[in-house]
Amino acid sequence: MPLPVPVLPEGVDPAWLPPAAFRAVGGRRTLIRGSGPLVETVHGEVAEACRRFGGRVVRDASDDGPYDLVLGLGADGLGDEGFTLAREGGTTTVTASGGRGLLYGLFHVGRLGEAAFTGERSRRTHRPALALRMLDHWDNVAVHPVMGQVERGYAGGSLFWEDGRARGDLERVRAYGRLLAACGINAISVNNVNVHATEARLLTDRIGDVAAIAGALRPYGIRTHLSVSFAAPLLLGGLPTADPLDGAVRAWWAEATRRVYEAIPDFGGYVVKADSEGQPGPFAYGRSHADGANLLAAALEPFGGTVHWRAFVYDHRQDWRDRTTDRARAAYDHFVPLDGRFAPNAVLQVKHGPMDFQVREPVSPLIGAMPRTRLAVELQVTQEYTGQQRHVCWLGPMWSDVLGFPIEPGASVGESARGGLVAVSNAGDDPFWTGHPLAQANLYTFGRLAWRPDADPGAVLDEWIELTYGPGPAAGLHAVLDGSWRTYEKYTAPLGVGFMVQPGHHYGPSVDGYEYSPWGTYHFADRDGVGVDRSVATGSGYAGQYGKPWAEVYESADSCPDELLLFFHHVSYAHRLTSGKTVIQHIYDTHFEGVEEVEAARDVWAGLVDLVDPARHRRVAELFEEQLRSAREWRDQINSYFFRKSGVPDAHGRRIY
Ligand code: BDP
Repeated sequence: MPLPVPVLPEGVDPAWLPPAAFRAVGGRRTLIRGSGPLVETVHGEVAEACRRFGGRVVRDASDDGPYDLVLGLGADGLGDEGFTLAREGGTTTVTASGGRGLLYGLFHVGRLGEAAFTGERSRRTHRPALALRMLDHWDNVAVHPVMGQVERGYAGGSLFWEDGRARGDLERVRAYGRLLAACGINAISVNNVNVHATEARLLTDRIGDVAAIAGALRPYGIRTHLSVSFAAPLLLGGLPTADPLDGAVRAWWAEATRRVYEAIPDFGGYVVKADSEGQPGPFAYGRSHADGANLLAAALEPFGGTVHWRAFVYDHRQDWRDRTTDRARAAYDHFVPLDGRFAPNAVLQVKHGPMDFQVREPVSPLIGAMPRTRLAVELQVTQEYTGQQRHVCWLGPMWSDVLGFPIEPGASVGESARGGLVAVSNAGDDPFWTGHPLAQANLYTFGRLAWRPDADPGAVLDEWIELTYGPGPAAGLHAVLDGSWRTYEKYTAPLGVGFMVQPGHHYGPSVDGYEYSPWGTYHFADRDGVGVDRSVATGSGYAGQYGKPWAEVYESADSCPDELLLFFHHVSYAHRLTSGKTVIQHIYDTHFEGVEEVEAARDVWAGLVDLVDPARHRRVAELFEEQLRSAREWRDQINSYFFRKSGVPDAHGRRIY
């Protein structure tokens, strides 16, 4: 039975799958070959295209057509997710070995549109570079008093949870799964890594709720994962300990996991934030994080599941007066000694930078330093530190730089991420999915880069624009989005120093907001200079965690790239960047420029009024006013702060308060 395409609730933006997404597939004669649940999904998609645009679809026909499109299972050796595409003698053929591959092939045809049905195409194989392309949802089942329903969420409530339970109507979840499959995502963790009491129970008596969500996502090839509390045996099992080497604890996890698989046979596995920002972990029992991860890996192993163990472990109760502790060092210091000790189905999930998703960070040195461990790299699609989906900030170029960075000899970050690419999602129950309609571009780009980390992000952006908005406003949209990350960087914390945000919610400037706090995020500005000395010679030694050539490149202020200078070095305001400017003049110039660039982008957007549908246009126009207000606030506070500290006037005599 073909599976009906999910119906979007009234007023919900269709994003990159507008009703016309499969216009080119409609109006054709299509043959579908093969069987299995995802083939029914493919059939449903084609049937819907035919309903809208004409044409017809046949299943497993014995006649030879002619057909315009043949989508069939049959090829060997493509894995579950690969497919081939060819066009010969007027027939476009997609062949896959597995249902997911067939679905991805159909979405590929949808992206190509008419071009998939013209001329000839020699057979080409497409397959994802990374097997796991996953979103972590920081969704709370119940509304948290401080964090709300979605921690660091800027797109309304949760897509999955409402009033402390799974939503009764999961049609929107199905539609979400469809959108995600169309950009290549194949796994979701459905609850916050900070596991509160209600959420902990998802593992046991609330597993039925998780199974319902998994059921809605499965037809689009998405496996469901769960964040669990390391203290679950205590919290839920009534055991006196959660010690990973305790026999009763091991038995408890084995049994709990068996029940999970009873409810969700294709369950993906667990995500764990342990000994981090107050979450429980193995340190309480004097055990290592390998002991902790392997405990859960052993429970999951009989069922083919994976544990994603997060490497975001650091001291969040640091004494700011102690200059010898450096938060940037923490993940490497904790985990490198454990290389080779993790079970094969344990994946160490590492944030792309050593701190915490700032607008500019170096690549985490941990990524190249654990050759005997499966690593997944974690990105943040939700714009916690990058404008909270009130600012336009398309992160494609940043992620592309990260993924292409040659962290090991002969291997980029994308190649070292053998455990996959994971991102914190930015979607919620907002009618535009992502609050800011243009933040959809981040979600789409993440999926496409996870499929192909070396893809050209600009081409991915254009693909998203074309699918979502059509050709009319494409040039304007490209202009608004393309440089928006660098613009955001210009008017916020300078030269890689990071933070300078309002504590707690992290929106808007507060230069000294974290300066005398226990979180380990300092800039050390004084009257003479600014920046964190992370050199080996005189600083925290963090630069020495890199292999060659990066340890040397970052060690000296002369060879350190400008954009990371204040991440690695404390320099005087008169220090000259390779651009030839002094640090202080760079700060002034970029902050003025950043605001001007936002003004220009706002004007470009205003000019698209007749080319973009009114609801989207209005929402973005309103948000541009807030972005501009906020960018001016950043400019004025940062410039004034550094002018008052340094006493150095702006070379161009512009107004600094
Ligand atoms: C930080 C967020 C916090 C998360 C934490 C994490 O501020 O809400 O819990 O990351 O990744 O960026 O665990």
